[in-house]
Amino acid sequence: MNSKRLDIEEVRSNLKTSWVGRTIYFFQEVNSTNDVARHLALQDAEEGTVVIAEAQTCGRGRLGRKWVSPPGGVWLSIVLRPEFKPRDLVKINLLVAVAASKTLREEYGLKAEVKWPNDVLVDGKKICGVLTEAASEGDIAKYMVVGIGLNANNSLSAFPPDLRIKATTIKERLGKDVKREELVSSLLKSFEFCYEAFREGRFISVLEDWRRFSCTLGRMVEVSGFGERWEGFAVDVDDEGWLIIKVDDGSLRKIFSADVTLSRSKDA
Ligand code: BT5
Repeated sequence: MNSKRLDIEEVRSNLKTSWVGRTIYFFQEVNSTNDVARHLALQDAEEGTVVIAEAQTCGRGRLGRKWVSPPGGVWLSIVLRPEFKPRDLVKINLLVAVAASKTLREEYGLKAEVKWPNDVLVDGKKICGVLTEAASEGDIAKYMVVGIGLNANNSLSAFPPDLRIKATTIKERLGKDVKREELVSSLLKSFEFCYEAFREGRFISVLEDWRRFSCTLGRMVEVSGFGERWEGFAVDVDDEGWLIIKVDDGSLRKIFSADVTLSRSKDA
């Protein structure tokens, strides 16, 4: 059964941010909130503009993967106009994952963990994913769109069978629906807080939280990307958010983009 519809007026009146979500566009259904946000960004939408949809017909993950987005979840995108370099995308992914984890921990008591680079897991199952896309001119970004998909009251039965065992929702964890108006408001507040830390040159403080919430560090991981697949021990993240991995011969490799699968735990 589907949960109560999102009351966007209540989201607006609950909001405790100073600039994120000053303008919110709400749709019952769109292809992808990232596409709508990109379109708005090209039309000079102000920084902090938020696009939320009750459902997405073509929700996207990274590398063209599909993001299942039935009604009841939180599918939103935020327009940003940072003075940043494209390499800062890694930092943004990490800070959004931290922001979502904080909301899940502080508001719902869930032990949310971050999996490098862009996943939030609860009990080893994916509850939230982040898709950050930017358009740049040379080394300067013109705008950035941060897409957040957070499984809230959506039912797992709407997911394909393989995903049902890999994903979870707040509702499944708590055994009840949550008030999504409060969830969205607290997620945007948490995002604003972490993003301002980044903007003011305090990304290190976000990294401290990332390390605290991490389920990646101290584990054997399998890395795939750029046509390669290899294993190593996840040692740490550097100040740029790159993952540092110790490989068999004892040398360290750093990665800024890849898929990371958690292998057996600890003590490699
Ligand atoms: C992500 O990609 O995790 C990024 C997801 C971003 C979604 C938001 S929703 C608002 C905005 N608009 C969009 O169109 N997208 C953003 P990636 O790391 O590539 O993970 C994709 C994989 O996650 C899929 O291949 C599935 O295995 C899994 N997946 C798909 N839908 C899921 C869901 N609802 N919950 C958990 N896992 C899911």
